[in-house]
Amino acid sequence: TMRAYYFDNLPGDQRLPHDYVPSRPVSKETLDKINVKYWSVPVEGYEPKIDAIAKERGYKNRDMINVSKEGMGEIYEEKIKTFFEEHMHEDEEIRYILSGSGFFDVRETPTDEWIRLAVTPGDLIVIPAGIYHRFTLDEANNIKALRLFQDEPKWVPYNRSEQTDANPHRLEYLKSIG
Ligand code: KMT
Ligand code: NI
Repeated sequence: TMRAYYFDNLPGDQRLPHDYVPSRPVSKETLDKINVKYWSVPVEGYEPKIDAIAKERGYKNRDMINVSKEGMGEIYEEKIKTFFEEHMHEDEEIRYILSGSGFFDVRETPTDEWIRLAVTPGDLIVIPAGIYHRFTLDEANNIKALRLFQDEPKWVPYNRSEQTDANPHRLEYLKSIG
């Protein structure tokens, strides 16, 4: 099961766990409240199960992403930076982890604290449209994931700003979590 905990906000390498001492774990109920969805689907024989979830939720398209120096080449460093800038999308960000590991950080409302999701193979997460979030590799420096989308593979990242605070998808998200 996926580990979730509050990010400690200490300066230093983004790839380190940034777990408070003692750790402040985050429950599934807390994730439910901010509408972050999560399933565990064993990688061994994952296809029919992922297909079924995709069908049920209307995810028509998918591709594979390999975030590693080898997998990305010259755009690697730049991508790593963009992934870790706090942003939102106007669509869900759906990821199924096939190998490797990493951290998705999602902002809790109304506290504005970062919740860190430590993802490993078999984790399927849905980051809702309008939530502020970011991604980083961990110290192992690689992750391979399926990216699922409702329609076209296009989620523009909008970095957090006064504009995104007023984005209709952001407002709709806030309304959806009450
Ligand atoms: C994203 O959009 O932030 C990513 O795809 C990160 C890598 S997928 C685990
Ligand atoms: Ni994103």
